[in-house]
Amino acid sequence: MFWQNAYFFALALSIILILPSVNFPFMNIPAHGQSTASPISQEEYDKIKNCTTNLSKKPTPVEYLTHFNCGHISKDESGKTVRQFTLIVEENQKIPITYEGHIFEGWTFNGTIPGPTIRVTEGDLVRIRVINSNENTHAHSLYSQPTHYVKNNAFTMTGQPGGTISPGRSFTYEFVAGPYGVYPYYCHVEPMADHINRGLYGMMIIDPKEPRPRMTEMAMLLNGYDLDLDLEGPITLPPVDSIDGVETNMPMNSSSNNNTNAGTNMSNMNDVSVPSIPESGNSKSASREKRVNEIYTVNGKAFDYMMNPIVLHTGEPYRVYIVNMLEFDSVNSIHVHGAMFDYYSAGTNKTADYLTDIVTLANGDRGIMEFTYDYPGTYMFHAHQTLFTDLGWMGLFDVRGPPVITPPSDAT
Ligand SMILES: [Cu+2]
Repeated sequence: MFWQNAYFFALALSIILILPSVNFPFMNIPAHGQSTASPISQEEYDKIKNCTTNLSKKPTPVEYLTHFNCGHISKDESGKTVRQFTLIVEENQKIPITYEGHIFEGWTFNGTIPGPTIRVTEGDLVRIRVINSNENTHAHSLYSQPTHYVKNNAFTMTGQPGGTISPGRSFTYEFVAGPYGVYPYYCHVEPMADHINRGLYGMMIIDPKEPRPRMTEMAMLLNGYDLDLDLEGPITLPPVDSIDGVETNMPMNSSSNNNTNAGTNMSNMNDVSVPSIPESGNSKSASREKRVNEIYTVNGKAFDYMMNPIVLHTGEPYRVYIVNMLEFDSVNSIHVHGAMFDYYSAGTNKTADYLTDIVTLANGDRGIMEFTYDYPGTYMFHAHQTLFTDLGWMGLFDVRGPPVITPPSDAT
């Protein structure tokens, strides 16, 4: 009896001792309430990610393609990786945006348009200190979808913490990175169209804890520039009396019974006066109609990858993180010649949504492309809106190496 009890005691004790150290993958519940350990060390993962070792470097638009800023790294008391970034907002920056001499009066995060590509791993504690330079004359802020998880801060109406940051002030956004995916970040101060058009945006990549299949990676941020800065200003509703066709005390149809909600009664639809768009309202509502981009780019400078084709190699897999931060045009797109690509919307799933050679992106939309070239050659990639293409959004892949598969014309 004693030995029987001792046996069960020992069995129970060993289960108690062993259980907390076992991770049950099917349970998806971290032991001890801690996050599941990454299957790869932070140092090793950062090497695979091609994290820059020069955090203060201002990459050129060509360098931007492969310049990933993974922050200053430390560990907190629990061993969690902490990544710290500093974004300095500066106005009145002279940014070359073409090879023909166009200089844009930009506002920048760390001196470039787009701002640095911030790269972290899901579960990291991220601190981004945004400094609004003393010389600036506007308030600014930082918004990105993952910053919803900021702690200890009141949220403003826009859902962002900390409100706006006045010139000469700073604010540190702190959040746990997740879910994995690719995101835009940008200034969320009104009028947002102006703060974005001026250049206050960038890309944030949150990598999954378990790395994606290894391949050469690039970042492409699609943007545009409205050079008519005198059209800036708040967008407001047009004054009612400036609009033809609006009856401010619209009479209800007397034959429509006693329904006090007659304005929504479908039988009355033909009686409702529809406001027409004013041809000349107040100056601000009129200016909104005039705001158009004169120049379109990928990574900040028109035709940069026509002048500097991106060298690729046949048979090798490539991954492109793509974000659309175009203002004033409601859609943008990327079309690739010579290869089809797997597309992952928002990068939040490891299974591709579809195979395509073109993807359409609304404002703020993003995703991940993965592709391989079978044949050498010079292949164009560009917006499928031909106007955008002609105004700067066009580039070349210079694919080198032997054909990976026998070209059809050589087949026996
Ligand atoms: Cu701003």
